[in-house]
Amino acid sequence: MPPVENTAVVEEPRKYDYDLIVVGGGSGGLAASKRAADLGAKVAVFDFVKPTPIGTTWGLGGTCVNVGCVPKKLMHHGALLKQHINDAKSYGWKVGEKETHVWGELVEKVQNHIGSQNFGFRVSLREKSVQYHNAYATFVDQHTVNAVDKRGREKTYTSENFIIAVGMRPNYPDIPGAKEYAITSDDIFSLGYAPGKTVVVGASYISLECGGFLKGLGFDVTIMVRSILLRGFDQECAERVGDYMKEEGIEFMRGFVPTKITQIEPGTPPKLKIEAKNTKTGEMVEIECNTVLFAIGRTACTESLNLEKIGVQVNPKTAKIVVSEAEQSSVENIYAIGDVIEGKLELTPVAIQAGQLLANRLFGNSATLMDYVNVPTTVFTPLEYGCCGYSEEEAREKFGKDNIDVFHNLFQPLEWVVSEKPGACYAKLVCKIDDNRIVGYHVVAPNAGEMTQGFALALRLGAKKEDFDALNGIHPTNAEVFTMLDITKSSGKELVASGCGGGA
Ligand code: FAD
Ligand code: NA7
Repeated sequence: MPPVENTAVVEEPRKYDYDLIVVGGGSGGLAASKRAADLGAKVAVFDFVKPTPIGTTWGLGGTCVNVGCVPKKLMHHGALLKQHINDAKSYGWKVGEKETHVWGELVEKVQNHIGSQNFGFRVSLREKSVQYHNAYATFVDQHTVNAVDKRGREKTYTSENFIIAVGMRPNYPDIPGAKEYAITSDDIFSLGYAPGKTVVVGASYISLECGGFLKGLGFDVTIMVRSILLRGFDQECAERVGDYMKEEGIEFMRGFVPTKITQIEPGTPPKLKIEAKNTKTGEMVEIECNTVLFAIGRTACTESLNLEKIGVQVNPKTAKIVVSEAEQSSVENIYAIGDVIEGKLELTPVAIQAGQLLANRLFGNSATLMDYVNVPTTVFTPLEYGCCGYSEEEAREKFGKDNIDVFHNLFQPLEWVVSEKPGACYAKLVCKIDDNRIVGYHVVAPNAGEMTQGFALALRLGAKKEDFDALNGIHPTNAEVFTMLDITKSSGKELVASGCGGGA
């Protein structure tokens, strides 16, 4: 008779303090740490926010909740309300002739919401027995980090595995006055005074979104664009977003870069002067304003992690961590997720899902990898732009320019007809000719974010043009335009905005 095996789990003494240390308590880090703890791992999270040059700092939760998606969407909504107030008059509402907006009240409400989120994150970590350290972590070796808290106290911690989820921070140009007098998206959502006349530098989605809501809230806005709008996005849609912003009264300075910022007069807001140079002609211009906001790109926070010493490969050009499809770095027990990894989309839901799937693989006997393809996103400009899959340019490059056709149309939301709003919205499906598959979905319209989410599922499931055609529309909505797109770009047919909620 074979000996009876003792099946009781024997806790081996732990070799390290933790099974998992997560560096960075943002979207990705919190998701990964909570999932790992759910799966029985002993987990710690380190999160520390270095103040901006003007001293702005914030609580647990990372970029999205504190200085990104959340305050941005709330301010975008605040700005849209002004449009709704104007529209209301066309619908018979009698509203005051001159509405005013109090910046401080909006900031207070937004910050209150953020504060409650910060508190909620701490509670949920505690409930899941994840140890939270408000300290800045740096690697000592592949199993050890040194953590320094805000009082300068240092302590080392060891772990079997690490996930680096340190995100990115905004760039400043190397010009006089940049850090002394300008701000970035890290400052705007908690700015203690109304920003006044603002020059936003950059043409990224962050720039257009910030410029858009500031104008909507009543400030004079100029956007300084070095080259194109929304690099990486479908350029036809990007231009339509820009055209609508121009109609809203936002000024665009195309082909200019800033060269110097000086303070004319201190104050809240101060009086500033920004000097700029035309990139082609060399022409110099000066603009007086109250706020300069840089949105000229973001850099991954890898510089002081000591990664070179422990052998974690970083792309020197982007400062991003190079990882495998399983988000493993060049050091086997060190993983990275979210904005800090090379070549992937910088979006909150991507960071969260990647974090959860990674924790499942590390502690839950799963092999499921993150799918970075067909991730939908939306630019929350005054007229929103939602997309999923390839831009027209990318699709032509990837699948061959003769293997792509575009089905598109202009449309006027039914609601705009009554309020006699000028302009038009735009819908576009990028279609692969050989198999009729839709590889790009693009919409420039109100609530594009809400429209895009559902259609992204269709792209994920490999929908073909005939599937869109067979789909019944919901009438009268804007989204129904996608069930009746029959003009191809190759036909050269002129687009004329049709009404009644999307082309009926
Ligand atoms: P983060 O959320 O940035 O978290 C990283 C954390 O690590 C931070 O708290 C940081 O302080 C901390 N940290 C860094 N180094 C260390 C260290 N050595 N030790 C301890 N802690 C450290 N995404 C969307 O999906 N939708 C949107 O609408 C959207 N809007 C945005 C608007 C703006 C203005 C910005 C800036 C971003 C926006 N994003 C949006 C992007 C989104 O915020 C990021 O993709 C997301 O936050 C990335 O999550 P993460 O976990 O990689 O990093
Ligand atoms: P992006 O998307 O990297 O865009 C940076 C923008 O700033 C872009 O329009 C650049 O123009 C412009 N830029 C860059 N440097 C300068 C200088 N020195 N002067 C003027 N304009 C400049 O940045 P974001 O911060 O919005 O986003 C970072 C990522 O976060 C982004 O990929 C999202 O997915 C999330 P260019 O087109 O290069 O001429």
